[in-house]
Amino acid sequence: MEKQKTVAAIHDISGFGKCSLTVALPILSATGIGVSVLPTAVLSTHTGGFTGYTYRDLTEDMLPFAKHWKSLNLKFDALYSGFLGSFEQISIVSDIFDMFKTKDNIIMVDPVMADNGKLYPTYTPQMAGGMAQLCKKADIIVPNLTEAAFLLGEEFYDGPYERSYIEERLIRLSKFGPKRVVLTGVWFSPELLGCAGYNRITGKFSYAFSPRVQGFYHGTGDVFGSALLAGLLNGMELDKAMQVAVDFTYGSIVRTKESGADLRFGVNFEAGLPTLIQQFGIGFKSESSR
Ligand code: PXL
Repeated sequence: MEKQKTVAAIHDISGFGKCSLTVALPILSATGIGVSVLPTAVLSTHTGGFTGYTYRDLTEDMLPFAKHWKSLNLKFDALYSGFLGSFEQISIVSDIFDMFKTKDNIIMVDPVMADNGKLYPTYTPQMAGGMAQLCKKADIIVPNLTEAAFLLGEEFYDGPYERSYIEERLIRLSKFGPKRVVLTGVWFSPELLGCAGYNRITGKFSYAFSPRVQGFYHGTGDVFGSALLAGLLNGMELDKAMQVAVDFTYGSIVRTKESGADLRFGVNFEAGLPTLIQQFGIGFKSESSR
C-alpha cells in the first residue's frame, strides 16, 4: 500500500450542528486521508442560528500543540484552516504554516468569517483584515462571495453575477499570493449554484455547478472545502475536484431538504460518502480479501 496522505485540520469543534471538524474529519478520513486535528475552540453548537452556546477559546493551546507535533517530526501533505476563535489565532496559524510548510505540501485556507453579506457573530472587522494576511500564506483559498468582499474591502453584492465580475474577483484574490482560488456561492442564473476556480500560474478559469436548492443549509462551506481537499489529495485536477465537491454538497443538501430536518442541524453528508469514495477510485478492500 502506498504511503497514506495526511492533513492537519485547524478548525473549531462544534459539538452539535455538523460543521468544521465534525465535517472535515469524517470526510477526509473516509476518503483515505489520515487527519490530525488542531482545535481552535470548542463550542456546544455552531454560532449559526443557536443562542446560548458555550465557547471555549483554545488560543493558548495552539502553539504548544503545534510545537509538540514539530518535536515529533510530523509532516503533513496539507494544512487546512477554517473557523478561527480569536484575532490572535490568525498570527498563530500563520506561524504554524511556517513551521510545517514544505516545498510539496498544500496550505488550504478557508477564510471562514461570513456569509449572506454578514460577519459571523464571533468575528470582528479586525479579524477580517487578519484573514486577508493569512490568505497570503496559502496555496489555495476557498472563500464564499461574502468572504471575498471582506477580503477585498468591498461591499457584498448578491448576484446574479456576470462572468467578468467573478473572474476579476478571482484574479484579485490570487494576487494575495495563493496559486489557486475557488469562489463559492457563484450563480449566473437562478436555477444553478456552484463555484468558480482560477489557477494563477496557468491563467485557467473553471466552473462547477449543480441545481440550486432554496434555503440556507448550515455547514455546507465545510462540506465543500473538505471534499475539495480530499479530491486534490487523491490526485484530481482542480476542475474535477470542484465538480466532485459541488455534487457531494448538493447531494447532502437534497437529502436534508427531503428529510425535513431543521436546517441549523447540518446536512446529511454521511449518506454520500460511499459515492464520494467510489469517485476517488480508492474502494478500500477488506483486509481479509487482499
Ligand atoms: O461552518 C462555518 C462555521 C464553523 N464553526 C462555527 C461556526 C460556523 C458558521 O457559523 O459558527 C463555530
